[in-house]
Amino acid sequence: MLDNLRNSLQKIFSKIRGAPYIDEKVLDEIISDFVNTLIEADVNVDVAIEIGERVRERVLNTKLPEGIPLNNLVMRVLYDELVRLLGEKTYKLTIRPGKTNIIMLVGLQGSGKTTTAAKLANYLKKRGYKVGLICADTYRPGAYEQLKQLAESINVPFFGDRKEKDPIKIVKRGLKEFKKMKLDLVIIDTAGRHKEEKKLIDEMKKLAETIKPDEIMLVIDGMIGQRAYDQSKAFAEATPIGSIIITKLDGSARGGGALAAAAATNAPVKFIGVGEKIDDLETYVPQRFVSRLLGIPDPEFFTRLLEEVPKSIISGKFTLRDLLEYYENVASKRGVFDKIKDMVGIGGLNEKIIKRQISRQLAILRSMTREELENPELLKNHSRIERIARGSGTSFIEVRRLLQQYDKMRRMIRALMRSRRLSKELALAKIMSGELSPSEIKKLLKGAS
Ligand SMILES: Nc1nc2c(ncn2[C@@H]2O[C@H](COP(=O)(O)OP(=O)(O)OP(=O)(O)O)[C@@H](O)[C@H]2O)c(=O)[nH]1
Ligand SMILES: [Mg+2]
Repeated sequence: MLDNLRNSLQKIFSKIRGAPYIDEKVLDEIISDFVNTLIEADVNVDVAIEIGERVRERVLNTKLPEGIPLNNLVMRVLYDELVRLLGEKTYKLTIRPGKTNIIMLVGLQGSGKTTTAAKLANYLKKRGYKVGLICADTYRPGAYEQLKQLAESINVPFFGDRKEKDPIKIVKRGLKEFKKMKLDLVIIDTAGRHKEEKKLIDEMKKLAETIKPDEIMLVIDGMIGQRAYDQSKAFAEATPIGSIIITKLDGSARGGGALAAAAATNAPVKFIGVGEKIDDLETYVPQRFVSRLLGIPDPEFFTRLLEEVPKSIISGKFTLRDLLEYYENVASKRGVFDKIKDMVGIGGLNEKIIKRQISRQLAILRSMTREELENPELLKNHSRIERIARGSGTSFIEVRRLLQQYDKMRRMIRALMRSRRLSKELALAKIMSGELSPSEIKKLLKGAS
């Protein structure tokens, strides 16, 4: 779905997540990438630039609670702005019970009406509704067959008449039939004989007067990008019972622009088409849509970004348990041994020896009790150290050395969190990556207690 937009946005997001420190220069780079990405997706240039300015202002003017890195704020602001751009509200399809609801699909030539009619029927059938399809396209040869076949493939009643030239007559007969069958819902596929908006809207009004649908859905091809603005606007002005479906969001480079344009007219976008197959229709929930674009499927992630962090994290409480988890999760992977060898004080040795060293450290940490891992104060006690050395098959000196290293790391992490607003995990990763120079380390240790 929207591959170009998704890839670019995800690149920007990894840059933000991975940035050790975001200053104004880095922020401006991020914003400029973001604005360009929007413009490439065919978002209106003025709108994109305005969003960039708002991002900058919001990031610079928001006062962050202590302990929350600036990275989180930037991610949150970009997410918010994307949601705002793409619609914010979710509009549900209302199907009134006890009657046969009529939905009429309209749209320019080739926008995806017939395919979408069948997708929608399939979607609603799966949710337990009795649905029927009517072909009111007497204009395009093959329209009848196309919808009939689709209806058969999903096992939904179909009505049409190959010989009748008047769509109104077909619809009237079809509705009569389907009302007898007590269907919950009938979807009418109309002809896409127009290439421009005005004529389409005029014809839609004429059809609506006689058919009296409960809802008219405008099917817009996502490939038209920001040109969707005029279409949605004219449509929204022409009918109060209108909603929008944007199709071909899979692959289309301009789909983002189309969604933004439709959202800007306040027309309710209810569904999106994301492929050629019958199941490729989704309800449109902007928050969920944006989260997926950003590669973070859970929208709650963005809510949590600015939430107060627990005191233990603010005060930089890096425990032996954190170190144990780090070794277990990260250091057990291949290739990171080189990076951490300085930290464990065994630089210059080969990988085999390093691995052995790490496994000894792991054994030490694993021989500690839960209380000891959480509260290293307890380990000032000699008999505890002796017990751990015995339990891990190491020596008193090795346990002591590990504790000294831990204490050094704890102080550095605390200093990094304070001075650079890094999260505990980022600070640890930075230290472990070996990218800090000896003089930086010295400076950090000097300022930290
Ligand atoms: N990739 C992709 N293709 C789609 C999507 N929706 C429709 N299409 C394709 O777009 C083409 C036109 O679809 P139709 O449903 O026939 O469009 P229409 O609006 O009914 O066309 P007319 O009746 O001629 O106006 C077909 O090849 C569909 O498979 C979508 O969401 N993604
Ligand atoms: Mg059609």
